[in-house]
Amino acid sequence: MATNVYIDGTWVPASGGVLPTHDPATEELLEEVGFADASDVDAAVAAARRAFEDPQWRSMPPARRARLLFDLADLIEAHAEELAVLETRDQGQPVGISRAVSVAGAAEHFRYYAGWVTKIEGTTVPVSFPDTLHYTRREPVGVCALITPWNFPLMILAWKLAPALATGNTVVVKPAEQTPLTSIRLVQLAERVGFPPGVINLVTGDGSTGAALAEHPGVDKVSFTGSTEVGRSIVRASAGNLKRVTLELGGKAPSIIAADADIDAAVAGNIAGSVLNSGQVCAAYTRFYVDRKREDEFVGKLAAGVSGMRLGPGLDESTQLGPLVSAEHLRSVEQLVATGPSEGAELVTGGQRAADRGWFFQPTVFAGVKDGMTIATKEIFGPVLSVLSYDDEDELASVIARANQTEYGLAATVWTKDLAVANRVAEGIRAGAIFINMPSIPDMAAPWGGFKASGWGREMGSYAIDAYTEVKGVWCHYGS
Ligand code: TXE
Repeated sequence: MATNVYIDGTWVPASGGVLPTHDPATEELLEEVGFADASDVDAAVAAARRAFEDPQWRSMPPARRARLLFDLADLIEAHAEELAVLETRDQGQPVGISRAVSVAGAAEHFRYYAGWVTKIEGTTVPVSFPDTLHYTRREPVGVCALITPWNFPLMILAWKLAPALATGNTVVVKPAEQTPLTSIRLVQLAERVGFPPGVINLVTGDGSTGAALAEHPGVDKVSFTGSTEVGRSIVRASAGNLKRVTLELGGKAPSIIAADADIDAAVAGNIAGSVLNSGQVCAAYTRFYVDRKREDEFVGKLAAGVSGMRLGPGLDESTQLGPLVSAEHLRSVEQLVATGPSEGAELVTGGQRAADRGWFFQPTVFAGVKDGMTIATKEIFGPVLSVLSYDDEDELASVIARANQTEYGLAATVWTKDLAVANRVAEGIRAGAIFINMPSIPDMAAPWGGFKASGWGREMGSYAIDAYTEVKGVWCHYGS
């Protein structure tokens, strides 16, 4: 079954063969899934197009469409433990995170957007033409390709699938090759809920499958979460038919810790905001600008906090840090970490692969980091924390300028008791989400997305409704 792809309401063998997916805690083969090639992508897009034009979906009463999404949320919850274990086996994250963040978050996204379905309204517009009514309609964009990454596969798919379906689109889902299993399971659950055939299609595969979708003239929109480099290639590939594109890409979130900060709270919150899912989080805090007066205290407590964390397989309930997702990603983290000492940073703790078996990496803290160093500029996507410092609060503007010296702009945080400092930072940092005295936590009701090379557009909240709809203006002249 897993080697099949889901097209037009039927599970059919993938034409491109199979792809392996591994347990990152043991390196063992978990399963082989289908490898969809361009012919599968063609068939999936054609099915999505037919379903989009079919009145069964297009004219489905909103309350009925909402019901499908509510039912899917319920079914996710009914299968919560199974999904949580599957996510942990495929992705590596501690099972407590799978339960509380990935599965619970996925269900809540479907419920949240189910609520939206019956509330998507247009406006009446006071045009100057006499005897004319102008009103707007929000209509689905069409066939949407949802291309997802491997860090939170189930939850990020839910971020995209729930609003895409709520607004009446049809979709082709393309999960990351490293972690396809919960996406396959979610589509199986959606099938049981009763979406009409072709509304949801799933093609498992690698980047070539994603690229075929991004280039496909039958796709109207691509929603992508992943690397900035692939984001750029999606923009180029989608230029042919000028697809709508939503991109959520890399980050290098700064954390500013002022002299008056409650250091214990800052350490706890910054650890939570930086090593969740072993740092494989686009909004992870990675650059810590600490007032020099508190630097030693912060570094000492930060290093003690992370080095005391329990590394282990995600299925072990006591595990706090799981493995990285793949051998390739582990190598990438090792290479970037190696630049720290060679460029003059002080390694305070960690810095090594943590076990011979499984793709574990020790939580790592560097001190004495300078702005231009590789570890302070490149997205590492691992449990690697770089502490920089600044001299005085009077220099807040210069700290903000340093924090902004990055191609990214997804998230940032500030730790202070002074509301003026907090709000100056919130205003000055060019990023899509600023967290004051708290870890970076997305919420389905709040906008999520980045400035600069962190992406295009926003997901979640009403912003996703906008992102998955086109606005149509209707002009009706009723004069003689
Ligand atoms: O991501 P890719 P990778 C960052 C993070 C990580 C780095 C590399 O820094 O270390 O990216 O990860 C599909 N056209 N993030 O290389 O390749 C691919 O099959 C269309 C941040 O694994 O971007 C998968 O489904 N699609 C991020 C998805 O894109 C293509 C989360 C993401 O894979 C494609 C993940 C192509 N040409 C990584 N090539 C975040 N923002 O949270 C690949 N894909």
